[in-house]
Amino acid sequence: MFRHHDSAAELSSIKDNLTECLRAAEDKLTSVSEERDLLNSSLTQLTEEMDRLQRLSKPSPSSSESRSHGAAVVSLGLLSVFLLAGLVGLGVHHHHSARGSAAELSSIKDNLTECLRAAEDKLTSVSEERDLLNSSLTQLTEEMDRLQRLSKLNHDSAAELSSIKDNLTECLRAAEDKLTSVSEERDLLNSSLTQLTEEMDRLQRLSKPKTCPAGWKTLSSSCYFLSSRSDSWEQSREDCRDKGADLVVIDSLEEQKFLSSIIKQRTWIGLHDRVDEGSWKWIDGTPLTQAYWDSQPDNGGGDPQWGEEDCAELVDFAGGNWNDVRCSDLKPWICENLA
Ligand SMILES: [Ca+2]
Ligand SMILES: [Ca+2]
Ligand SMILES: [Ca+2]
Repeated sequence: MFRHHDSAAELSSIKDNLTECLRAAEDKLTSVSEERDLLNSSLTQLTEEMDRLQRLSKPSPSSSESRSHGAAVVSLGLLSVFLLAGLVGLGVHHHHSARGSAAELSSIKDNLTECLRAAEDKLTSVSEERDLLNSSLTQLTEEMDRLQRLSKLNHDSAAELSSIKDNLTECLRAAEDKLTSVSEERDLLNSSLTQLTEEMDRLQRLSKPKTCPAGWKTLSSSCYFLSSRSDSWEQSREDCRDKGADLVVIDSLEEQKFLSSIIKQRTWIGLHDRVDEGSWKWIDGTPLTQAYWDSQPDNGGGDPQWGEEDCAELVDFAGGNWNDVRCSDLKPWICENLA
């Protein structure tokens, strides 16, 4: 992160340097252009001087050829050629001209020498400018190299950032996994808590001393009402319901023994197969799992005297076995109510 920031600052500094170098190079270029214009101007001067010399050296001047040459000259190389040609022309003039005055020739020679010196000065100046430009170019190349190195550094930073991002993504995924795991544990704990609460309620009910209504008998967490009257199974159940209870459901051996001990005669219990013959069910809907039949149920044994036997009674002799009988028989009943 910090390295990336430093790189940005360094890049900005390099950009400033480059801009400065470019501006300096442009200045040099402008300066060189001016020098070139001066050189061109000097060249024109020299050309004119040459023309003048040629005109002087020839009685019948036809300098169109030389003029076309002068117009074509645009470089320092050509300038040198023309200077040389001028000098040669001057030599020729000295040899062949017998008519030109010595004073005029001397003046022309002075002018040429001056022009030549001026041209040499310009050439030196241009060479210096070229050296400066070369130096600027070297500087620019170095800056470019530095930029390329920095660019590589940025590339490394990007790789590092990508790596950091990968690490962070992995951490995030791990955290999410842990969160899911913790959520599952919380659900399990909540479920356990619900179970514990129910168990606690049950224990509290068990530990509380039973307060059964007057005339009801108590066993464990249930209250029992033993009727003194006799009625059909259906009417017996109706009476229990009127009392806020129902016919007894025998769901433990202890209860079976207890009830057997308190009855004086055959008594209705809350068991029947009225809905589906042979399929015995308690009146609270629970299926029959532990039974105490003895050679029963026989559904009347096919004897018309007994008819269809769909309701269960608790027999009053030892063991208190169960038997199926007609539901319309009149018997006492036992109601059970959870305390
Ligand atoms: Ca019971
Ligand atoms: Ca039956
Ligand atoms: Ca029977």
